[in-house]
Amino acid sequence: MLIDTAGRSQNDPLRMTELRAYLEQARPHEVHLVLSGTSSQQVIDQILERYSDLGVNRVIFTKLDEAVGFGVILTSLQKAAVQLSYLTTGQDVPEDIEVGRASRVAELVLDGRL
Ligand SMILES: Nc1nc2c(ncn2[C@@H]2O[C@H](COP(=O)(O)OP(=O)(O)OP(=O)(O)O)[C@@H](O)[C@H]2O)c(=O)[nH]1
Ligand SMILES: [Mg+2]
Repeated sequence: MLIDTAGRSQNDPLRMTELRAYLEQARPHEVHLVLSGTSSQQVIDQILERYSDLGVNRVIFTKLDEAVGFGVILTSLQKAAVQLSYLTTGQDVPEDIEVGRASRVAELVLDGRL
């Protein structure tokens, strides 16, 4: 079963507390945090830090088609103890979602394009 929660700002402590309480009750097997591949490393670091006690164990990077580079994916995975689950590369469903493979991340970082 997939539960899609509403997006929550890492700067909104009340909503983060609500989400934490919700996840404690739902006790999901996996918690996938959706991050935009267009965000700066600084923003992503802050999101990962503030979401770290919510049991996040997977990340999805979206909007790679709008990103300028892909280094944030690699850096974020190195810094946080999370696994990459999916990548998205556009607005077409389901064509633009793919499993987040290490080889694909390596290609993206080295080539600098999709
Ligand atoms: N270009 C592009 N647009 C994307 C991608 N992924 C999502 N979007 C667009 O981003 C917008 C927001 O997507 P949603 O799926 O509503 O995002 P969400 O995280 O569920 O948002 P909330 O539930 O409001 O927190 C939509 O217009 C999507 O089409 C992507 O990989 N590339
Ligand atoms: Mg949504």
